[in-house]
Amino acid sequence: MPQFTRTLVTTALPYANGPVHLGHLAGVYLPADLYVRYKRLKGEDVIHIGGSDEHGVPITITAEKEGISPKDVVDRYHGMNLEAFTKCGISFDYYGRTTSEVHHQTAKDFFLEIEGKGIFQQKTEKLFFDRKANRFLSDRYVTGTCPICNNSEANGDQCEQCGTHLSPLELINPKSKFSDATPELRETMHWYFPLGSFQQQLEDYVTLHESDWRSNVVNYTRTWLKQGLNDRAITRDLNWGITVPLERDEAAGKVLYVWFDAVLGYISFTKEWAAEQGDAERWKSYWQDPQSRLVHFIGKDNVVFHTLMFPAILMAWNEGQQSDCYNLADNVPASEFMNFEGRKFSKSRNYAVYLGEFLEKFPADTLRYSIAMNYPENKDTDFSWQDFQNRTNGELADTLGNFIKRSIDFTNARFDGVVPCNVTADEWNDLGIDWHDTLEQLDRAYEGFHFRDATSVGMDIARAANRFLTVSEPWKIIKVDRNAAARTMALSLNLCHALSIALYPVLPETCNRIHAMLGFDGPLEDLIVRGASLFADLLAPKLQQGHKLRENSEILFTKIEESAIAPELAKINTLLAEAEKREAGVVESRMEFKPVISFEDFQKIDLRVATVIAAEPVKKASKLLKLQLQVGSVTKQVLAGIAQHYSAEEMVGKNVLMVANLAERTMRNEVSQGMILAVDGADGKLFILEPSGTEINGRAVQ
Ligand code: B3M
Ligand code: ZN
Repeated sequence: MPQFTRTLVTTALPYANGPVHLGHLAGVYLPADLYVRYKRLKGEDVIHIGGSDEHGVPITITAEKEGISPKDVVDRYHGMNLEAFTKCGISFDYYGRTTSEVHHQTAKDFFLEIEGKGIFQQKTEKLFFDRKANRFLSDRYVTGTCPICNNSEANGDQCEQCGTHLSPLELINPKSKFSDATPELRETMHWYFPLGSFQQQLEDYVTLHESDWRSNVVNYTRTWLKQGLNDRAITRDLNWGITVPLERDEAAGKVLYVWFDAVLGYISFTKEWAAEQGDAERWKSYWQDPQSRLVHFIGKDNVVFHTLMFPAILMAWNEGQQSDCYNLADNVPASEFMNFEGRKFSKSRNYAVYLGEFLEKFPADTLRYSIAMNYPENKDTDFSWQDFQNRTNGELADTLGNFIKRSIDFTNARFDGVVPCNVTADEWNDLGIDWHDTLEQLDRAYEGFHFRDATSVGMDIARAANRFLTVSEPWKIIKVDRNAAARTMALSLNLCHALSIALYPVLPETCNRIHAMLGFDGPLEDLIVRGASLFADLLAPKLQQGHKLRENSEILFTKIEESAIAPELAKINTLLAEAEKREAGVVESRMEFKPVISFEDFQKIDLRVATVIAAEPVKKASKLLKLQLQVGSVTKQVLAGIAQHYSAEEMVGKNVLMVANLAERTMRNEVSQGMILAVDGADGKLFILEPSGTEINGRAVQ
């Protein structure tokens, strides 16, 4: 394991087409902030780089929906998200924008370097083109009927109803989202990144890190590697984005694919940060010095972009380079999802609680704490109002807040607001807290990205401290033994100080308030010294006899009343009811009959009984089974969307009803020569229709 002297932390760049919600905070930004704050207190050299992803189709779609320009969209949401993050205490060293000049230049430099090495391929393909709107339609601009579940509103990249990933060419009756025109296929040329050429290098890279990456990260990545990596188009026909930096006709109207440019944003923003620091070259030490460690915080849906695509782009740059090579990520702590009141956050379904709105009602630290305790490290977790209220009232207010206030108030009232005596090392170690062990636990938790554990260690100190003060009863003891009460208070105040350090990454604002109440001038961050860990302060009592506290204390956490939660619960219920109504509407719409067809039309359908003689799953299509159907002496191959209801093994030998004269279609590079009939049952289960008889296709039916 190499020894690193500095760490560069990046967080996924949220699309600037909407406000960030609590799911984003839980998966990416809060964990990254806990990590960098921990490292800063440890005296390490660490920077946190983030920013807005301002290109790509998600932005242009929002602009078109709202009838404003893409620039207006990104200006609005970049500002809004940065403000919400700041209010939440997410301490970016730099929060950039991919529309910046530096970023455009960086992305162009990368394109040109890789193009210059002859690594890209140029390929001509047929894509949908809307003649009325005079533009090519990227995946999300085409809708049509899903070939798997018949949903008439499937998108070109995915059907929301059955979840299948699609390509626009697979849609039945494709339509443009711009006009009702049926799009036509037109040839267009694009630059492709040959990810497959980097397969071996990428496998070696993943193998090197396998033992310290999270299993979800390794699994997603390995699944892709196993399937074999394909060429990826890295340009698009779009009028919003970074233009392809070539003065050739074929480059006209083309922009870099948003994912190609977005990951490079991490580099551009580090450059902008360095310039802001007055040392324009400083970014290089974070990216190109092998002693620097690169860590990407992301959500699970962005894994392969960070474990395969971005590393491959950097490998392409590094190829043949003697110096100034880029480091690849040392770790990619991808989170699972945090749900809200038992449901997945969904921007498109309007089921979300937005960070900015939340912070208008409740303090950032209470949210940070609850989310840290619900951090979706290995599995999806749930955030509920009830849990938020319980943790705020029980753990933050009753345990932590109460202990701090009692310690400070009693010292102010009975010991003139000064630490009444020195605490010996023995007394400090007899508190029932093993400080060495606590420090080790904290370090293991933070360095291993176990943020729930890290937060619990801090709260356990608060519990022990609260118990100590309650059991010691200085308010009673003082009447008979002032010295004993003084020792209790000196210990308690030192515990207050220890808590202000141990819980700082999670509760930065609160810990600063404790720091101020303990009589320190200036923010806690002023104590940070490169190379010295503030956590070492926990090993011995820090506050000496005579140390003066601030005169007035404050209440750190206000309890959340039922009346504050009730309207939020009511709102959730409304959102849920709306979502249910919409889902019911989908079912309802399925009950609407299609237009009448003539008997002649019906007669055109050639329905046959067929026997499944072989069946197997289809790569990259979790819903599809590839069936070989015997109809008389003919064998036909059919791709059926039944894999989630029937296994390949149980299909073999079954008799099914099939439409035998359906036009051939190709899905996932496989031909489908018909369709088998199935019906929806209860609970979303699908049933294939199995005809019975004594002998079908030459086989006896049991
Ligand atoms: N904007 C996708 C997302 O927000 C994308 C992340 C870019 S990270 C370089 O989920
Ligand atoms: Zn579908």
